[in-house]
Amino acid sequence: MAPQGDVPLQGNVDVDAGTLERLYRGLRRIRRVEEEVARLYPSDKIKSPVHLSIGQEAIAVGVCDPLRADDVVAPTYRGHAAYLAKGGDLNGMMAELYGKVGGCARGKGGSMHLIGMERFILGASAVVGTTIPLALGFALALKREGKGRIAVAFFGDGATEEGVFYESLNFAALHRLPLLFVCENNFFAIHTPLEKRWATDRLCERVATYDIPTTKISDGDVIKIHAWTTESAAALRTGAGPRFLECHAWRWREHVGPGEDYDAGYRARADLAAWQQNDPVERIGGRIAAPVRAAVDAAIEREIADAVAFAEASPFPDAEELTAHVFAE
Ligand SMILES: Cc1ncc(C[n+]2csc(CCOP(=O)(O)OP(=O)(O)O)c2C)c(N)n1
Repeated sequence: MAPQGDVPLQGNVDVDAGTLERLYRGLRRIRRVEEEVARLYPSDKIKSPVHLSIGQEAIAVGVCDPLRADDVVAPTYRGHAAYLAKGGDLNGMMAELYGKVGGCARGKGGSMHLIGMERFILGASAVVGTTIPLALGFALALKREGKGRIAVAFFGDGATEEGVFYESLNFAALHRLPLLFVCENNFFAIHTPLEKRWATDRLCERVATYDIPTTKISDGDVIKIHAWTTESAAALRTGAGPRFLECHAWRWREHVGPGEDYDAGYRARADLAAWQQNDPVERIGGRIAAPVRAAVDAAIEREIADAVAFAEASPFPDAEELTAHVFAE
């Protein structure tokens, strides 16, 4: 029952060159998309609030890369990274942020409500903790389906304070559901730090009492996250019960919006600097041959420019759309 602690993976884990390049592309693509969103934001073309995950990309990329295309993921309102990492359409995401009809939710949801069911990306919600029971329900359905598919619930440290988190841990463990719980612990719920919210920071120990194997990765290493997911997903496909991953991460920007908030006084810029020195985009990028990296980077810039052009060209939804898709038809 004891958590595996902070040294979860035996020996040095690494990946082959192809995977390394894929991980780099995934990390860099999300980083650049969100930087572009931040750059565009003051123009007021983006019509919804944005919760950027710059600095946290390694979790979505490390978890989603080993998944099967037909596995199900539930991203949060801070969900650009998981949406993109699971193969969500970038044009659809950008147009969604613009409130345009070409958006993945036809422009009616915005950044907090991305969805991509063709890639088994569940619709996100602004309500903290909702990914957990949603993914749990899908995990139950996938178990009954019996095709070896698994589900992933992404959620923040704040979501572990919701009662449904503990109900879901219990239900998933009791029924041995194929569900990966992935907690993105960035130490803050909006501006409130863990020390003011948790009696202890031993989250993995709490989860382990449900007889769920737990792992904590506190350095944001995408390769460790990838290794954990590869191993855990394989186990789940053959009937092992759920697993839990706590990943420490640093949200580089403000809670919501494109800027920084180090003058708000609730956290220190020195912490940002420490995490930036350990930036996975640069860490992985530094292992890619320079010409390959340049080609990947250039392709990403072209893709982003195309997505912005797509969003600009897409019309706003017609007024009749307002009541469409409200009830199941
Ligand atoms: C049920 C519920 N309670 C409160 C809020 C207000 N709220 C929005 S974001 C947030 C912080 C959540 O923190 P965390 O789960 O750690 O995710 P992060 O924003 O750090 O990614 C809160 C309390 C909400 N949206 N939903």
